[in-house]
Amino acid sequence: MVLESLNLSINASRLHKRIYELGQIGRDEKNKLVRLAASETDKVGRDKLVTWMKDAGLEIKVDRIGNIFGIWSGPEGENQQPVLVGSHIDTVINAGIYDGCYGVLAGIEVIKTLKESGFTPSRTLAIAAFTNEEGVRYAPDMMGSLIYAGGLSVEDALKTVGTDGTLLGEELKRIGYAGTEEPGFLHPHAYVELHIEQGPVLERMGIPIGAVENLQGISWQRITIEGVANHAGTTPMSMRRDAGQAAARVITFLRERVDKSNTPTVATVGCINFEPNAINVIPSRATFTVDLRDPNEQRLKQEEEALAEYLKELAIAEDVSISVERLARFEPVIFDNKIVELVEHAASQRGLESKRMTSGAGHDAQMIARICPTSMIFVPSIGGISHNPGEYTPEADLVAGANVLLDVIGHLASN
Ligand code: HGY
Ligand code: MN
Ligand code: MN
Repeated sequence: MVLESLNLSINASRLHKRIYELGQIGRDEKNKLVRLAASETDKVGRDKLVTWMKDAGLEIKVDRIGNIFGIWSGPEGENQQPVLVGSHIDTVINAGIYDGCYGVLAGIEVIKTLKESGFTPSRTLAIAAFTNEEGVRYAPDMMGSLIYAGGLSVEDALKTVGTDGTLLGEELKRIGYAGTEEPGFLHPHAYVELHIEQGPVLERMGIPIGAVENLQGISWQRITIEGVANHAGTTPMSMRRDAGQAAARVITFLRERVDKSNTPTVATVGCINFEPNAINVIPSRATFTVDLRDPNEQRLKQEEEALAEYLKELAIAEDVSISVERLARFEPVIFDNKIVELVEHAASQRGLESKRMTSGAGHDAQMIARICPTSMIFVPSIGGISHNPGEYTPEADLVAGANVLLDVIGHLASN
């Protein structure tokens, strides 16, 4: 199937304006951007998104986990499986303005541009904003798309307790996004997600488009180490059962192990909490998270096993007890080669160089790939920075990525 460029371009100034406008929703008193899933600020962002979807003439549907869909129904009949584009608009803490939001807003631009050009799709076209992609408040991440793809029951997910003790189902009701559609109600013909790379590769190589062919596996665990609180001054080192010291040894273990390996494995301890958290008290408890990732499932499993082994030895050595809770576990995903080729072809039709690559970050595409042919389009992240207010992609790159998405979606919706 030869992809012809539609020689159309999305409305660049409208896209930029909306990215900046959405990027202002959810700023705290220190101007930090925080729109955690199902929070008050997430609601304001969702409401704004729905107005933009309506402005594009899309029919709005919300499913039971709060995934929002804007639908442009094509002709009736067998071709009803929609071509789906999408991403997420929830953010991490002190986030940048492009992660997720760019893909959703560019998706609306693509559909609006196709409509305004008189294009008549032979398939339904839809844009999705998936709930809780980041997983910061409620684990696991990519939750809305995982449920949509049948990987987690919506009933179980609605009972998830957040890091702030809230219940996801109650919060979705409170913000008015506990929808009625059954997750999976639209079975996509294909899914394409446009996203910033969030890494350094494209910028370093001076290449504007990434054709994402696979995505690495993710393992999230929460580790709790129980020691004994004691006086920081009077307790001899040999008598301590120091949960803080044990936690520090785990963090060092992870770093030294990855540094010694020449694999692409990455390990991160992003959250840590000591109790009673007092300067002169030996910590009785340390609670922290471990995020392990690798494109190779065997290696990821080995890393998990090595950590489990180390925790057993550490418990004896430091005379502490250690418990582990699984928060998320996703195997690596290979995307659909035909769609990857469409992305490469669309880029070259527009005179844009592209590069096949692996996604280091998790994405909704990782889940939707379970139910239909899926791939992603990346644009460069300056300095490889993301999950940080310094996240930035030049406007020209944003438009190039959106126009490649336009051609890929126009092609998929015509066949
Ligand atoms: O964790 C991730 O990779 C994604 O940002 N949720
Ligand atoms: Mn994202
Ligand atoms: Mn993210």
